[in-house]
Amino acid sequence: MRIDIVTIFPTFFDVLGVSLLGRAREKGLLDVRVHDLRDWTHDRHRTVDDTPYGGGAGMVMKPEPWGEALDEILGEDAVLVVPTPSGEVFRQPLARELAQEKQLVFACGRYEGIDQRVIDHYAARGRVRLVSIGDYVLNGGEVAAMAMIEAITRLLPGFMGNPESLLEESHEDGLLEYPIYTKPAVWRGLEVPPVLLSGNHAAVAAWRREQSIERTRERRPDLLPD
Ligand code: 6GU
Repeated sequence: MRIDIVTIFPTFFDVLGVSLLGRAREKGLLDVRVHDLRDWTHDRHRTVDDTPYGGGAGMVMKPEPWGEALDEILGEDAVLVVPTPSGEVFRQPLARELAQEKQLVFACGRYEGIDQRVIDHYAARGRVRLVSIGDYVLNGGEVAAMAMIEAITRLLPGFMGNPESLLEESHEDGLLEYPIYTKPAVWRGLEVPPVLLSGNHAAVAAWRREQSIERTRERRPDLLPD
């Protein structure tokens, strides 16, 4: 998979070189390129923003640098992902969907956002997804893009050492994950649930399923069918 990120803060993405993601890049599963939007400006001050038409607080990102950058970076079959708090909410099914793509281009806006015509222009010519990572406000799309990139790339075939662990996680089956334990069997007087020491695999599976449902009912009732 090829991932391009366009941002005015390219150093935010330095962490993509470390950990599992860094290894995926080394293994050739992933080709990530970070671009500085200001490289597509032509004025002395490398201006990327201006005041909003109609008035109001804050600044808007100008369309011209975005147009030049995206014309150069977007491949034939690319999906343009625009992180924005006014987008659809990013969930595991969208992560799975985007993990199938050949190229993802993340357009990280700062200030109050990107001139709407940029979105409209590329939506008329290709695939564009406006995506939020939750109902709270960040200063820009960078941290949101990072979260999405991590959720998407860990689903790439060959990324995980043990792909089985992908199936047992919160949200993969629409439920929260059950509680997990390791040694010692007693810690500060707290015991591991005896069923987990029983060696009875069917009983363990049934207990975990129950725990998942109970946890989901308590913490995230919105995930359960009515
Ligand atoms: Cl994608 N961007 C910003 N700026 N804030 C957010 C968000 C994205 N998702 C949640 N809050």
